[in-house]
Amino acid sequence: MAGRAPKATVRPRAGAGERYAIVVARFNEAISKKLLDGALESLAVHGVGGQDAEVHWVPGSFELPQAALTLAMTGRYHAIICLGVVIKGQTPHFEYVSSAAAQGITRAALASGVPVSFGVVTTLTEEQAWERAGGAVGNRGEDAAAAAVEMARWMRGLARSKGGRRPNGSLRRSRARRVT
Ligand code: INI
Repeated sequence: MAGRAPKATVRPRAGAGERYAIVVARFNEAISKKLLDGALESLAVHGVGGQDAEVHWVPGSFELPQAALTLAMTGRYHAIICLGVVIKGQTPHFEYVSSAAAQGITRAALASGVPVSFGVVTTLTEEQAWERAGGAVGNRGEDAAAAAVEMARWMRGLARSKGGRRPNGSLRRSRARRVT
């Protein structure tokens, strides 16, 4: 379908030992809840049960980056999933909130080294937001959860095969020969 991202290629498998945090913006709460439903369903499909997915609510999408970075820096999670709904109004507020969320979420991932996925729906109308929260255009919460799982497993695989850093930033012992 035009405009849809291809489905992630991760194979469903047990998510034993994996922990995820989901941060959800309460603004436009009825729609955010649908994104959350989609994210939890997607985690379950990938073998991650509800007990391994911790949900944290914040006031709005502007607050997502700070919460995501704070959670990522605890070292308790293999990935963070950010969910929010930003709908364009009559003022430039939409641009500030949506770009702060997008840039902040990117920075949270890069600063922490923990995958942080972007499940923020940014639309011109409320109808478009519903379409992307389990309606005709899919569910961005589901997509964001699948992306988080894929990134978490890719990073875990890389760390296992090459040594490297744990999610909390501490170094793993590497089997690779030290380059002098
Ligand atoms: N937050 C959203 O998540 N979506 C919106 O559409 C929105 N609008 O339109 O204002 C919104 N604003 C609140 C913002 O995220 C902060 O919570 C607020 O500015 C306090 O910091």
